[in-house]
Amino acid sequence: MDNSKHKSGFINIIGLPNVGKSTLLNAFMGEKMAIVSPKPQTTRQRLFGILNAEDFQMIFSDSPGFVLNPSYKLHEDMNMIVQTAFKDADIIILVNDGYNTLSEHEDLIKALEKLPVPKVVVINKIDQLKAERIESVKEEFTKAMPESKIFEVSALNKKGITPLIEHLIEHLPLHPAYYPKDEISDRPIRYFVSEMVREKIFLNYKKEIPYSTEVVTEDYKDEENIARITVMIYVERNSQKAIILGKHGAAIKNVGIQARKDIEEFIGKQVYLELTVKVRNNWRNDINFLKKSGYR
Ligand SMILES: Nc1nc2c(ncn2[C@@H]2O[C@H](COP(=O)(O)OP(=O)(O)OP(=O)(O)O)[C@@H](O)[C@H]2O)c(=O)[nH]1
Ligand SMILES: [Mg+2]
Repeated sequence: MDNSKHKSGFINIIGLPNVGKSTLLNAFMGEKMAIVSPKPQTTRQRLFGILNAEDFQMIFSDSPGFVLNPSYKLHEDMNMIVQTAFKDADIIILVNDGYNTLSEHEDLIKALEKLPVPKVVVINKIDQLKAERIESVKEEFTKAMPESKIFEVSALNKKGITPLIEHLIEHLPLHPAYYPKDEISDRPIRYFVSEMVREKIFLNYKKEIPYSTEVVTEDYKDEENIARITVMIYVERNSQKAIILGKHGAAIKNVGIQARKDIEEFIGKQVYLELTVKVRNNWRNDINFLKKSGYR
């Protein structure tokens, strides 16, 4: 193809927690890359999903939901990560799911107004929204962001994704590819492993447990027929460690079985997964730990 016609750019997905940003990234990519859970604040770091074609490369960026009332240094770091997504965007997608009020979007919309890049508003979860609700959200956002095109989608059911992708390609800048064309993410396999374990913790435990947990892949040995992986699960208190383990270790065993299945599917190889739980007091306010874990 004619290289001068190649398009590439960063399409940054932002929004409040739980609106379906990660599900949308997965819908764009056509495979599960970002972890998803019904609990807000599932995503904590940025993840690029790279969609390659002969004449374009779209780099979709998933980021944490913007935390309106930060209670920990971790939340401040997550909001800083959202800020970086403003800075390097070629196109911004603001996702909302029709459940939050416009006033909760005030800070995000104000920040977006200053950015000289195309913006798109996505109303997600239309499969569970009443038609009147979709119309009123559309009306609110048309007023608040008159220059942005609005799309209605169901990221979960992959409805409305194709016209959205076509619109994004149209607005993608002319640029050579930023990444080799065979890459689909900026993150190493260890990151995906930690995230898959963290997702199962979000899905298996209640209340503060998922939020008090950080997951680190300590070791990844890739042998010919099997990957041997050691993962550390950090919690903040001994009582939380006991809950994560469960009676006779039954709860963590479940997490291990579920995570191993996903990891095996992701890497296409048998996995031996060892999970260990450690207490790290108040890690969400521990700057050194947050640095080491990639938040700052
Ligand atoms: N019904 C329905 N549910 C959806 C849709 N998209 C996402 N969800 C659900 O909404 C919940 C949150 O989805 P996520 O993709 O984790 O949302 P997020 O915006 O990335 O959330 P954070 O990372 O916590 O900010 C999950 O239970 C998803 O299955 C949709 O189109 N329809
Ligand atoms: Mg997410």
